Amino acid sequence: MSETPIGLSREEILADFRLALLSREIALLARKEVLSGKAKFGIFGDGKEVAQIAMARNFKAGDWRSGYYRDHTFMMAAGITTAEQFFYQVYGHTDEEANPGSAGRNFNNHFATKSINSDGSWNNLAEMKNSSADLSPTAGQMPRLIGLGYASKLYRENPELAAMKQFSKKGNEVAFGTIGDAATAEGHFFETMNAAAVLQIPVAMFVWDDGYGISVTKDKQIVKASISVALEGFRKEEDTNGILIYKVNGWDYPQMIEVFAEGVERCRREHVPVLFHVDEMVQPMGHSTSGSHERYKSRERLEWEAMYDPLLKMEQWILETGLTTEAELSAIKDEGISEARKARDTAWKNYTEPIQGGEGSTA
Ligand SMILES: Cc1ncc(C[n+]2csc(CCOP(=O)(O)OP(=O)(O)O)c2C)c(N)n1
Ligand SMILES: [Mg+2]
Repeated sequence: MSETPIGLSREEILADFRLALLSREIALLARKEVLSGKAKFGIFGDGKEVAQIAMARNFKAGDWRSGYYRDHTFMMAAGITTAEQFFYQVYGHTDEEANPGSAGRNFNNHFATKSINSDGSWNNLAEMKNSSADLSPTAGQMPRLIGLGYASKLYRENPELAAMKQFSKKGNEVAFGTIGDAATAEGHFFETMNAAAVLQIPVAMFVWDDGYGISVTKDKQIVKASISVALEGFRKEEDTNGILIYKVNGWDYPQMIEVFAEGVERCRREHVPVLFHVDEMVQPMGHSTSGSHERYKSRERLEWEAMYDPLLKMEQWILETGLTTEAELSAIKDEGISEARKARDTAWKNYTEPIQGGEGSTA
């Protein structure tokens, strides 16, 4: 029996908090790396940590992600990338082992897992957690979700595919998508959601709604300023096709744990697509290292973002539930800070040593 109100153990919840802190800390450090000239550009998932940890709790072996540049916490929670590898991306390290997503050929926070080994053989995709390669054009990740979700349907329904066990376990795999609020205004998003709704395929779509597409507010891009309201007509009813629609707040850990588990489970079992509109998200450092959100967000908005920071909200919730003490949380924070610094320092050393004439130098 679980010891907490949300079906997770105390240790699991504290591990989630620890990861959220580490993830934030590496993003804060990475911005400094860019602004001090050690890296060229940075775009991070700060403000999206808690939602992505709750999402990753439902991401199983065999599943696929097709997402965008805010997902580093998800990738860490899924065990696909590490804090050290996060920095190799920031530095643009061209070593394929150190930087397996793109070996420095994409900008940072672009991920991919390898489906094919160097000898040309297939990996066992049904036993690993998979990510298709991120694209820089916004919404470019969307159409691919149809192929990934449709594959599950074919593996479930076509007996001739049953023997290909390295790709699927009877079509039980879910294709997880992520996208920002502004990019949902694009045709790729609407066409994908429509096709998924018609085909009835297991696509779990997460919209990270932080209210902005760079400096443009969502009321200028999305009808009624809400993608879940806009898609009401897509909602599945009894005896119709369509999608399940859930709306949650990106700072509400217990709510997301419960809702994502329910929605993804139905998506996997029934092959019904699901939209999670994750609203009220924040960007503590703004859009990217190339701008300052203080220049276009009102003081009220910035104050609201500070109050609704998911790390702060999660900390408050943990203390309210009596799971731990302030002293223990403070120790977890200290650990996060030192682990982040260590990851940065190790990555910088390994990245620069060969260039500067150390071991394995090309100089
Ligand atoms: C097709 C295309 N148009 C424009 C851009 C430039 N661009 C990069 S991110 C972005 C805003 C995206 O906002 P949103 O979808 O809300 O995601 P967020 O960054 O807020 O998480 C824009 C316009 C791009 N990368 N691709
Ligand atoms: Mg946005």
